[in-house]
Amino acid sequence: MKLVFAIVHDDDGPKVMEELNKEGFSVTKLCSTGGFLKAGNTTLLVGVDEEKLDSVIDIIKKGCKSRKQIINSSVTPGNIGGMFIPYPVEVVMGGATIFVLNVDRFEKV
Ligand code: 2BA
Repeated sequence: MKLVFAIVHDDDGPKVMEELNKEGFSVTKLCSTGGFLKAGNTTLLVGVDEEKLDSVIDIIKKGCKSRKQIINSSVTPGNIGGMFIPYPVEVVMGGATIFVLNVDRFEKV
């Protein structure tokens, strides 16, 4: 068995969960926060048999689009005396960041 951790945009989460459920996969949603943007995102946990792993990843891929986001950098340039001058930086987020872990044991009691 595998455990899929998928970090997705908040706007994509509900649709991806719906599609996973429709195909018979159980999913748990965690509210998470990206360390870089400090903005909310959604982490989905899906426990799945290895032979169905690709189906889960396909559903996540189809349901998540990448987005460009402009943020104000919070990095303080060292060469201006430590003053904070925000400047816009463009980052490309997602579609999804996916981790797949091996599950040693799975039980429902
Ligand atoms: P955040 O950490 O808020 O990152 C949002 C986006 O900012 C990232 O999109 C990436 O384009 C950019 N970014 C992140 N760290 C950066 C850095 N040190 N310098 C420059 N740009 C940076 P994604 O890569 O699509 O990641 C979306 C979210 O997925 C992340 O939100 C984070 O919550 C999670 N994530 C991504 N990679 C991860 C990893 N290796 N481990 C744990 N979580 C990860």
